[in-house]
Amino acid sequence: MTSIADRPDAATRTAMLRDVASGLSRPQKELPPKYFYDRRGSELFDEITRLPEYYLTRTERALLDCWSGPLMAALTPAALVELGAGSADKTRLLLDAMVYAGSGELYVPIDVSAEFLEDAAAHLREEYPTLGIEPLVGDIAEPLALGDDLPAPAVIAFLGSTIGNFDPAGARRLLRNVARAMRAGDRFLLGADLRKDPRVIEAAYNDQQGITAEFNLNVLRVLNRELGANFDLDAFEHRAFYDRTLHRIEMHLVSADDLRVQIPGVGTVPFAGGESIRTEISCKYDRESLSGALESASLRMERWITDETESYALIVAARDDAEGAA
Ligand code: AVJ
Repeated sequence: MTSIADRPDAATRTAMLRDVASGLSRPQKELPPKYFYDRRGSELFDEITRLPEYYLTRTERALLDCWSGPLMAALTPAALVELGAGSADKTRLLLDAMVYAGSGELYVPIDVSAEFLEDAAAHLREEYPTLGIEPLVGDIAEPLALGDDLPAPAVIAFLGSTIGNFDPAGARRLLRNVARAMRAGDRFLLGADLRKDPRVIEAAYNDQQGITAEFNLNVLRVLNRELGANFDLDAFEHRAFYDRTLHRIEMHLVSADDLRVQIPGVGTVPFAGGESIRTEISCKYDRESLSGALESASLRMERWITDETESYALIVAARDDAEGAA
C-alpha cells in the first residue's frame, strides 16, 4: 500500500500543511494516518502484515482464499472497483475469481497516489490481458466518481480493515458515498477486523520486533522531509492501546519531556512532558455494529463470513432497495 509519493506535488504539500496545522493545534494533537505511507512507511506496513502478532492480513487472505471463488461465481460481476487499491496479492485472488466466473471486464483501483496506481496497473495489464484496467486517482473519503459507463454489475471492494481508520461518523459518510455510487445490482465487499480479547488486539499493534513503533514514528520522518519540520524521533515513543468503550485501538506518539518543534508554515508546536499525538485509530466491529453502520448508510448486509475464531469478517452488502440475495 502506498498513499503519498516520496516527492509529493505542491497541492499535496499544501493539503499536508493544512492537515498538520489543524491536527497539531487540537487539545489532543492528531495526525491523519495517510501520512504514514511514503515509500518507507509502505514497506514497514508490508512488514507488519507478515508479523506473527498481526493476525489481520493473514486472516483476511485466508477468507479470500476460500470465498473469492464462490462469491464471484454467485455475483458474476462485470467490474471490480477497489477502494484504496491495497495489497496486490489479495487483489489477484479477487481478479482470478472474477475472470474464472467468466463475467469480468474491468478492474478499477482507486488510490490517492497516481504513481503507485500506474505502476500496479502496468503489471496487471500484462497479467490480465482480457481485463480493462482503469485506475482512478482519488481520496476514498470523498464521494466516488465512478462514471455512468461502469459495466454492471460491479463489486466495490474495501478490504484490509481500512474502514477501522474512520470514526463512526466518518465510516457512515464513507459507506453513504459507496451506497450512492452503487446501482441496484451492485454489491459492496468489506473486510473488517472484529472485537475480541483486547490482549490479542493490543499485541497486534505492539509487536515484539518494534516494527509498528518504527511505522508509527515514520510519520514524523515524513513531516521532517516534506515540511522541513524538526521532530527529534528519539524524543517520541510509540504507544498503542485498546479503548474498550470505543472499541478501538489508538496509536500515539508520546513525548517524554517538554519540547518545542518547529514546522515551517505552521509555527512552533509545544509539547508538555507526557503529551502525545494520536496518529491512528483502528475501530473494531461486531456483526451488530457493522450491520448498524451499513443500515445507516442505506445498505443491507447480505452475507457475513468469518474465520472459525471469529477474528475477522468479510461482509457482502447490497443497497437496501435491492432485490434478492447473493
Ligand atoms: C491498514 C488501517 C488496517 O489499522 O490495522 C497496522 C494500519 N497500523 N499497524 C490497521 C496499522 C498499525 C492498519 N490498517
